[in-house]
Amino acid sequence: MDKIEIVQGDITRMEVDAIVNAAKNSLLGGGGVDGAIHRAAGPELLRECRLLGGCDTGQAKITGGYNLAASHVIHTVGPIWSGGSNREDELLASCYRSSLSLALKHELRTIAFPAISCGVYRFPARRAAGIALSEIQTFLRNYHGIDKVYCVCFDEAMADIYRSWLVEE
Ligand code: AR6
Repeated sequence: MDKIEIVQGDITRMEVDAIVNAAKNSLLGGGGVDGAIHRAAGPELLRECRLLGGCDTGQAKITGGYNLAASHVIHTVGPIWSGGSNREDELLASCYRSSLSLALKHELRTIAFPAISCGVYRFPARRAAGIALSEIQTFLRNYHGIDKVYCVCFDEAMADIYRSWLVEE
């Protein structure tokens, strides 16, 4: 599906309507992609995040993008991997769906996702990539209004994992 593009790089550089942040429940910043997004956006982002009252796992909330090229940040909270029988798959799928629904509601047409839960939260990469792509494809099939979804992989190894799923389609 040519509305989905896998790219390797730093999500904070993406020129899109919204980048998605793999945040924690407090939405008050952290390491990994969350830290990178807050650094690049500047302190105003944290100020707005403080007003949101946190976010449940699998849900998403939206803020401005401040100093980012992206005009918005969609903050979602992925599940912490703990073996696979604690609704991790379902919650990860929900992150993608909730983020895309929020983008649609705000009429945002281009959106970039990181590999949610694949860092500190230790979700197995191949399994997470399969869930990500299948949720994005299903959403784009069911709803119109989003033109492009980028899956931004920080390294080439992760990009290869995503590409291997698309080849298998
Ligand atoms: N651009 C794109 N991808 C990135 C970037 C970047 N600049 N930096 C890291 N990644 P993680 P999680 C990749 O740990 O597992 C935070 O502390 C990274 O290689 O950022 O959902 C939050 O506050 C990995 O593939 O997020 C939470 O506490 C992916 O992004 C917790 O980490 C996700 O890794 C969330 O953990």
